[in-house]
Amino acid sequence: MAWSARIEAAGLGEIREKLDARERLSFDDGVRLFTCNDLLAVGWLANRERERRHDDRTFFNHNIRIEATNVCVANCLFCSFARLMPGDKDAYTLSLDDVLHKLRVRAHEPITEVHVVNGLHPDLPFSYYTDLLKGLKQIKPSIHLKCFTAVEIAFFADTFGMSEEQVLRELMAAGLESLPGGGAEVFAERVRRKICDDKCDADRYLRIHRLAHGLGMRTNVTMLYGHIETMEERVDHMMRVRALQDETRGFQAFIPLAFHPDNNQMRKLPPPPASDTLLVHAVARLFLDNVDHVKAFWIATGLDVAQTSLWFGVDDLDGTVQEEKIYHMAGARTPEMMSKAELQRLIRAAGRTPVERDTLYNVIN
Ligand code: V47
Repeated sequence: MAWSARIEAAGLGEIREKLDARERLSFDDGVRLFTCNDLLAVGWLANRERERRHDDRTFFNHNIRIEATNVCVANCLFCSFARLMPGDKDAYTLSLDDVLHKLRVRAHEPITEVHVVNGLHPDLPFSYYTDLLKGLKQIKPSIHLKCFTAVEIAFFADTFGMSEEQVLRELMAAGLESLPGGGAEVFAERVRRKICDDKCDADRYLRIHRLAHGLGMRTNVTMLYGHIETMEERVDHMMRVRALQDETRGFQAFIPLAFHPDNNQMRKLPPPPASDTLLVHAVARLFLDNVDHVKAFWIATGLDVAQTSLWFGVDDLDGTVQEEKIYHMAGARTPEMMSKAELQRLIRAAGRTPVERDTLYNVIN
């Protein structure tokens, strides 16, 4: 069967016409894509869109991840990483020196980004975070600092009695250059109430990203999928991203994150199957017409699925990473790091062309 007939048979003819005319997809179109029983038809459309934007290029970056503390006052049911109190079993908080050491030992490598994500620690002073940024910059001034989710920014504002803007300005003065996309989970209130009741709500998450964009920073945005969310809630999440992006153009990448069930309070749920992972990335590519990049975080998708996703709308695989705790404590079987050569090989083996980028998607030769 020719593709056009298959797209028609899958009930996606009208969506294809809209895409051909560069018309925006509606909420109902999003739900139709998520409930379509022909994954390849959705993937074909997403791949067409991906190739229109990026041809066969696949971006990756050379980065390291630092998780300075897993002590966290929030109780997100899906999280296997957090420990409530500093003295709890397996709780850790790195001294500033230990944090800086992680970069110092690799400073000779051509790393372009440090991605820092922490728990919401109740006792650390604000200076811990500003000193952390300043110290990282001092070790390697060329490094881009992508640190602290909007949830952490909200927590700093509440804990230190500052406005969110003041927090962002002070962190930027210390070296912060962009925000990672963590903490978005699923924006729908019904879901947040059940899985992450006691942290920053969706409006505040988006407000902080709006503020960051207004101050000149670029940010990412994520969606944690494959647990209790409905298809409508996935589309609602993407619509909110798209609406803010219309205003600010500050989001660089949308990153779907596959729910991992090990060692957390939602462990009775199965992980999402690979087919769902491919579908979510594909729908994101089609729905988010104003976001340049759809990233598959290979640590979360698994390597095979990350490679396959390059034919389902994905144009970016994140980075070399080096050390990762959030997914590995939740059961990820992926490696914790990949060399640049391994990432390039993985991308080439999937039939795409690897392109190293920096955090802002400038190509690195
Ligand atoms: O916000 C936590 C998720 C996120 C689990 O911006 C879980 O470039 C699945 O946001 N199963 C943090 N997911 C990671 C993150 C990220 C990753 C890569 C790149 C970027 C970027 C951002 O991890 C959290 C939460 O949504 N998470 N626990 C779990 N059990």
